[in-house]
Amino acid sequence: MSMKPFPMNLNFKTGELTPNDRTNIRKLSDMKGMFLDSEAERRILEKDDPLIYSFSEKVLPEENGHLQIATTTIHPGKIGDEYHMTKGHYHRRPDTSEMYLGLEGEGCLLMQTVEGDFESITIRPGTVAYIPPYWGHRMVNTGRTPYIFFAVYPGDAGHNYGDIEKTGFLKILIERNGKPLLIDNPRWKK
Ligand code: PAN
Ligand code: ZN
Repeated sequence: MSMKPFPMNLNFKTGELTPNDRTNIRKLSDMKGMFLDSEAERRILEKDDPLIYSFSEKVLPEENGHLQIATTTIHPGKIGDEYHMTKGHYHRRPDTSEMYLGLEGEGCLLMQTVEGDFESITIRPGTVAYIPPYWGHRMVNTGRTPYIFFAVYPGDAGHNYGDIEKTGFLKILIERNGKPLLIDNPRWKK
């Protein structure tokens, strides 16, 4: 029996997706070692465990032919000079693509391939970014307000976090003289 069509509501201001089945929370302690400044990370974690981002998903079949739907909110802030960001990932099925739509706030989509190609796209409300197959992706909040975006990707894409945990991203986004600056990641390993 095939699935019946259904509507959902997406609040363009808050990113709230209703109904959704699951909200995932990522605190600084869930992202140990992902920010460059490990001393700043240690100092913050001594006192606090700030929420970096959360994302809500509608649970749909993880099968070819279906789509997955999610909204993400990255809270503003920095660890040392580096802006709050998502962990970032490749898809477990690397030949799958994704679409991001910016809803609120401002920031940047960082993308890279295992061969060492790198691209970045500024995403503001209304920007639609297409992430082709094989490009790992991470979002970074460079503003002072929550950064909210909507994502749609193939049902069977899955997530591979391990490779980014090992290599990091080629470039990182830091604040310099009050402005975002993309710099080479000194810890990047191919
Ligand atoms: C997004 C991300 C979401 C959270 O829905 O899963 O923004 O980022 P991380 O998955 O890197 O923690 C997506 O790209 N899905 O494929
Ligand atoms: Zn993805």
